[in-house]
Amino acid sequence: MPDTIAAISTPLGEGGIGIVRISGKNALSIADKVFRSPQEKKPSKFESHKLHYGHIIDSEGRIIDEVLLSVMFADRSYTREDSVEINCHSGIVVLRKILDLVIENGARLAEPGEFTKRAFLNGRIDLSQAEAVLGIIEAKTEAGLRAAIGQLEGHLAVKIKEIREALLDIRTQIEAEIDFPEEDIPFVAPEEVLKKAERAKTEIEKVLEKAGQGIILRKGILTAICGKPNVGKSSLFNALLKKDRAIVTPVPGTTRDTVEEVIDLKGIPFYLVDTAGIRESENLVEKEGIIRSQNSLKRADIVLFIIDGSRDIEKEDKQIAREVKNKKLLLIINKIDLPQKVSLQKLCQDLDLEAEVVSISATEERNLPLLEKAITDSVWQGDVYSSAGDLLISNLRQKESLIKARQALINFKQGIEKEVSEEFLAIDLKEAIDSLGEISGETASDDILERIFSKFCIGK
Ligand SMILES: Nc1nc2c(ncn2[C@@H]2O[C@H](COP(=O)(O)OP(=O)(O)OP(=O)(O)O)[C@@H](O)[C@H]2O)c(=O)[nH]1
Ligand SMILES: [Mg+2]
Repeated sequence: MPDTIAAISTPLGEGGIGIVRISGKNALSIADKVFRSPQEKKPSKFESHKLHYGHIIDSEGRIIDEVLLSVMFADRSYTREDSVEINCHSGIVVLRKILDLVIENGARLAEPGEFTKRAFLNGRIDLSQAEAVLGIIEAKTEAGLRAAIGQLEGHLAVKIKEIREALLDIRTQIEAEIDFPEEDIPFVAPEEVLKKAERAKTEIEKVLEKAGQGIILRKGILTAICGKPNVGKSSLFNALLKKDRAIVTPVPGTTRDTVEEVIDLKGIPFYLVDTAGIRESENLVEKEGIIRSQNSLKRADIVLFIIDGSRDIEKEDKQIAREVKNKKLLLIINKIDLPQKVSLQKLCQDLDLEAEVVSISATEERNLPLLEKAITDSVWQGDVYSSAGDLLISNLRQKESLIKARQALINFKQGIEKEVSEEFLAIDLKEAIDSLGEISGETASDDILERIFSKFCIGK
């Protein structure tokens, strides 16, 4: 049986309530040692899932804090181990002191995500549900939250289980054929096996169809705002953010470091990056800023390329146009409140680019809704919130596992058509089953688990 872990589960800082959480075989006996109730009743004798008033007491009998304590017995706890939660006052010193006391009495400090990892290892949730917990914590929009809740509720888990079990069925039949070739076991007709495998493949494809959207909601869209100096990048950044986050001045070369903030457009999280204006510069600080701009451009999912409509197209605009040519792009003409020098018709031709063009004034907030719509339309058709409930996949790893499973089923089908031996068919089938198992966790390697749970915070 694994050891007992403990952690502070609330953010460290001053607040109304802080929680120290304990899970494992000694959770109750540790609570018995550190908690004193007015009735002298021990936590191990408490009713599960009820709050109890009392004090945390150190080894010399001194009161550390006045608390509410709950015990959750293994059969219904988050981790499926005996668990204790101490609701104390939230202050750094008091929380640390209670945690230290719990550790002195036999627990060890939990690793990131270890409570959720135990819930997974003890079979309460599958791996996709464990990942959904992080999705909920990190959700940046309501639609993102909705998709994560669906995954925690087990929408993906159930679907994967269904498909996997159908494939396991076929494998049992084929293995019987391999093990007892002489016996008169009625081997399912190849057509029937094919039909089952085809059905599984179709189910996988249905989930894959919306994989891109699921990943967008979870990961967001990295959106870089770029252009030569002084075109109004920071002004647009602030306008979209609806706050004065970045410095705006009439001096070209104002922004040096990249600034990133997340905004919610129609339910999609967009990570907006304001960048330094790109031009030739001898200034060391500005040069470093420009290198960062170019790195942001490379990483960006979408680029908002801004042109100052009140100035002629210059060589800097053309240079940037070459750099962003292969990116998903929106071309923005800013400062339309001023007399215009740029011709809307000739703009794409002058820059040798193909892109949708939106004209705005960042400072007068003209056409911003139009721009927001163009941004969201470029990544998503239809209503985001209502489709969020149907999205099953939330990350690239899940998508890749599904693609592997689909490919294995394609190979399986070709194998049957070519009448290869059952042994080879069984290998393809195993590949499909194992790939699905990487999503649910049955066949996920320790490496994968380590990578997933290390993203969690301590105490979750
Ligand atoms: N008239 C007008 N002025 C604008 C508009 N957008 C920005 N400006 C002005 O243009 C100047 C530069 O704006 P910034 O937002 O700092 O431009 P930037 O592209 O971030 O500039 P750098 O950080 O130097 O690359 C400021 O004086 C803004 O007030 C606009 O739509 N209309
Ligand atoms: Mg700027």
